[in-house]
Amino acid sequence: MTITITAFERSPDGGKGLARDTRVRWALEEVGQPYQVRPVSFKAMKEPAHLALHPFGQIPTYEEDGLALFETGAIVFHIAQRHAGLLPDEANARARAVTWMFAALSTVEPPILELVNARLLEGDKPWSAQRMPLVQDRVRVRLGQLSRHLGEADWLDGAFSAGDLMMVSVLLRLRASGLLDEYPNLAAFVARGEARPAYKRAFDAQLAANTGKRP
Ligand code: GTB
Repeated sequence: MTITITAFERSPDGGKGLARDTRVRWALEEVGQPYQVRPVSFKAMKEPAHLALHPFGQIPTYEEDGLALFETGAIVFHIAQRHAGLLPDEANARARAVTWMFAALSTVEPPILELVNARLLEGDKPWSAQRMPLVQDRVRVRLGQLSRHLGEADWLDGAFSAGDLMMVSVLLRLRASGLLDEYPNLAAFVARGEARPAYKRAFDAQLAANTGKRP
């Protein structure tokens, strides 16, 4: 059965890769699985039909053959387990790649989201300027640690894996802040991810869906 994912009918970023369906599209492109996209409006996301798929009323969701999933971590993990190309075969290397997926989502992404929210949702508050350096420094702590781990390597643990896919996806949200550029090896890591043909196909498809232009 065809895989169907949901995505924003109109993404707030105009389809420039920041919404989380990008990482699911990217994973599907890496493993060569075709998929279709059902666009969802902000209103429809909170209605019963979508809530039956996603209890928190968000995108993306994933449907395949009677299976419905939400949460990009679970979705990318499912894709990586089902199809070759995103997780190593050797058991320990596979466990380490999964560890990097969790690290991206539970250790690196939270301070980044805090920064994004501080800029987008709290930028007009009188205390915003005072708080911002604290929020930025929490991101810097994680970037410094990640940068030290990555060193001169191309990827986080050997060959490209779902762990790298998730970490690049998480770091992409930082580009507008300029913080990524303080860590040249991380900026290069993100650029390597974006240069992958599968990422480009995912990005182009999302952009096309939002602009009406063919990829
Ligand atoms: N933990 C969940 C997951 O990883 O799947 C989080 C899912 C999530 O945050 N979904 C967002 C959503 O549906 C879209 S991706 N929001 C609507 C709502 O909650 O009502 C977050 C996002 C949205 C827009 C941009 N942008 O335009 O820059 C970037 C990221």
